[in-house]
Amino acid sequence: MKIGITCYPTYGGSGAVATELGVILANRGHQVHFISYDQPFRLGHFHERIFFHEVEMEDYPLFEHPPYSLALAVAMHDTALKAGLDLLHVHYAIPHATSAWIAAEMLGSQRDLRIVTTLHGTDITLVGLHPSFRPITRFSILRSHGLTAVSEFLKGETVRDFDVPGERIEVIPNFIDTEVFRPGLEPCHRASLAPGGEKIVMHISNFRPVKRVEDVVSVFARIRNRVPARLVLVGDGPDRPRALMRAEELGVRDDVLFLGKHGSVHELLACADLFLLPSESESFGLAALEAMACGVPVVASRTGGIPEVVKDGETGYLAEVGDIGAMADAGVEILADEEWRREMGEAARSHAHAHFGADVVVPRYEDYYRRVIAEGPRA
Ligand code: GMT
Repeated sequence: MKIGITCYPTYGGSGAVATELGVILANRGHQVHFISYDQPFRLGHFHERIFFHEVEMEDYPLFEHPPYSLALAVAMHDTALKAGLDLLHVHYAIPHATSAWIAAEMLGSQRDLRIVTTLHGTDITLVGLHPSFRPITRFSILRSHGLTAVSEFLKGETVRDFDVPGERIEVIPNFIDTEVFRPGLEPCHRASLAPGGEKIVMHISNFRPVKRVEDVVSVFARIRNRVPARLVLVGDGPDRPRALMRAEELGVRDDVLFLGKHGSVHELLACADLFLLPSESESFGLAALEAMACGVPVVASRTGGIPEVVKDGETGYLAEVGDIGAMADAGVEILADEEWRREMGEAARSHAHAHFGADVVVPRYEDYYRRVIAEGPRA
């Protein structure tokens, strides 16, 4: 198949999933065309079946907010014609599903471009709900020929809040390359992250309020009172200063490492003993899956799609959002007993591999594409 992929190319789970999907599809013989304003950050080496089409934007004094959605629609339209795309798969509904619909309208009878939209999270649970976006988000996702959601939770939210018929949404979870994300990777940076042999507690995110990074620090501070440990924070975003302030308030600043954004998180995760994800809401929790694939138990909030990923008591522990005490107790239970920690880590990796391995999930996207293409035009 000739497949177009549009995503946010910067840091973020939806961009990471879209890029990885494109690379694996190309490895499986498909031709893949990324259409975005920048090269996706996880797109590594040259691949003969992967093409990148940059969205050209003309600056103009009238444009305080340049109309990216329109330029994107034109790039999608042009790529569909020149490359002969069979299908365009857009990740994150806003504005990608809308641009895709415009591109398909512009193509008219020149080309039957099938559109698949994958709903990732805040496009449905937060941003998309805003009155300035909800009507067009609903309109655009209903016009997509195929709709997927990364969890049952997100499907439910879409049905409830956007009045989309449940049978229109296929749940295809996020996936992980367990060859890349695996335990015991070299070089392991353990010695520099925890020079005193302390346990390594890790959190990776974009430090937005939804991630509750202050809770990460508070949970860590309680763990460190009972087990020698260091906290490694990877990523960056608006709440980084708050996390820093909380570490100072709680007197753990010297044991908290801020590494900033990092390109190869698998190397760091392979050094971790415990992963914390105390988010307010999370449609899936890709970071938790990445940790699990590296054999790292996860302590997370019982919210959104996380319980579909982290098996409470088997691959980690879940607690209510904001329950710092319960999360710290769970963390101590894991870290204080190395045998139990290892057992849980192994269960986490097996679970990640069996349920979310790329070999299991990517063929489901291929099957879905074939079904959408075979279905013919939507009335
Ligand atoms: O929806 C977002 O907040 C952005 C999005 C992203 O681009 O990182 O994250 C969502 O998609 C990820 C990939 O499917 C999921 O793993 C995240 O759980 C989800 N984030 C939220 O629901 C907050």
